[in-house]
Amino acid sequence: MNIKTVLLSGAALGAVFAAAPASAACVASGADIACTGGTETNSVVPTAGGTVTVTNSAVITGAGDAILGDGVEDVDVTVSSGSIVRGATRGIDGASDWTVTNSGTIEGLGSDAIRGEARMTVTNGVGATIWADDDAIQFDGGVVDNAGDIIALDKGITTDGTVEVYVRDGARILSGNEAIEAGDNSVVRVEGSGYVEAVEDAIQLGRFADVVVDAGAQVVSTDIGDGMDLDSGSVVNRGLVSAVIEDGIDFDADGGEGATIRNEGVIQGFTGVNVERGLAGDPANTSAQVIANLGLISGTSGIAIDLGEGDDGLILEGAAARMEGDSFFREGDDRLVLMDDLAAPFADGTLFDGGAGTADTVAFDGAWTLADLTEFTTTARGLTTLTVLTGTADFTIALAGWEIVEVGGAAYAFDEIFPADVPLPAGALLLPMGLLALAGLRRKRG
Ligand SMILES: [Ca+2]
Ligand SMILES: [Ca+2]
Ligand SMILES: [Ca+2]
Ligand SMILES: [Ca+2]
Repeated sequence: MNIKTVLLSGAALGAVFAAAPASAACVASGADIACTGGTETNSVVPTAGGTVTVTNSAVITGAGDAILGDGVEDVDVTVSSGSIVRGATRGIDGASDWTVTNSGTIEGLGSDAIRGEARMTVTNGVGATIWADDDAIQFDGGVVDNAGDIIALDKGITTDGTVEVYVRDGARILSGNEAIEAGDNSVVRVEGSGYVEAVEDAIQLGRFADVVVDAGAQVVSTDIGDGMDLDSGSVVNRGLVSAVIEDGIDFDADGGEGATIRNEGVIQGFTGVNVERGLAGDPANTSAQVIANLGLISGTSGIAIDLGEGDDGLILEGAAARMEGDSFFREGDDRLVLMDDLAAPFADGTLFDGGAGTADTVAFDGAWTLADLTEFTTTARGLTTLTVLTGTADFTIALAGWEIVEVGGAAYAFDEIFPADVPLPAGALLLPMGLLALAGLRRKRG
């Protein structure tokens, strides 16, 4: 759904319920407040340690915040199916240690739907909606378990703190800015057909991020953001991570810990996976990023991955492994691994550039032998174009900036295996004795 459609439908609902007749629908009993039908037009002010229960299609409409609990700690709010908490400003203004369990609708028509502080837990059930003119959920950290819709004209879930966010099968987070924005050590799970869409970054986390996107799930930036913008951590993608203008996954500067990606789905963007190199004023990420790609990584810019400084790695494995665009490994001793079960891993002539660093290694791992590396041309500038026999389909790879070749676990100097065009015999004479016979199996293109 597009954000404008969401805005219109939300505003229309607001107008309908604002016109409904008012009655005192909420009754306090000790620390517990029960709203059991009708419309409550006053802000509901809970008691610390208490509860607010909204049932039987009750509607709370505050002139400002519908539930006004600023500074009131440890409150449990339950909104049942068909019931509505709709503030002209915020839906819920809470404090620390709040639990919000929503099966109905929580809306902030003029600001956030839910504002909280530390250790907040929000559960949004199947069929439930949290809708905001500003942020849907803004707090100091906690848990958001979403099986329904979280929709915000600004940010979906936002905090500088740590979150655990679960987007369950069939659930959505739609945002006019960033959909999920959180600090270090945050966990995001997008399950089943879960859907996260943002105009800016769909998922924006700090260091030590832990993100899993299931098969069938989607994390999408539709305009000026990245699919994921992280500092460091772990991403496992079996679904779709996509950006239209920016990068599929972008890594900002971290503390040296680096990141790993296991991709069994699709990661696509201007650059599929990009690392900040300090070129645009932002500090560079100089850490190691290691990617195991069993799916598709695609860059519409013509660059699939650009891993920057650090000892980075890319492992291509399986018949579905595919890179659309070139790969740049740059400074550091990087490692490219091609397993022996590849089918059509990239378009012929795709470049893999080890870049600076004097021990960049390209490894043909598994059952490869030197005989599989059949035809090659090497220019004096060090660009080697190599045709590889896979048994199912040949592919041609362009290699630059690599110093070491591993084949079937044995390591060789790159220039020994792929001697430059001129002078012709010099490289062959440098081959280890055991390789001389095998060298005859390879032929150099004229
Ligand atoms: Ca790097
Ligand atoms: Ca590197
Ligand atoms: Ca390098
Ligand atoms: Ca190099």
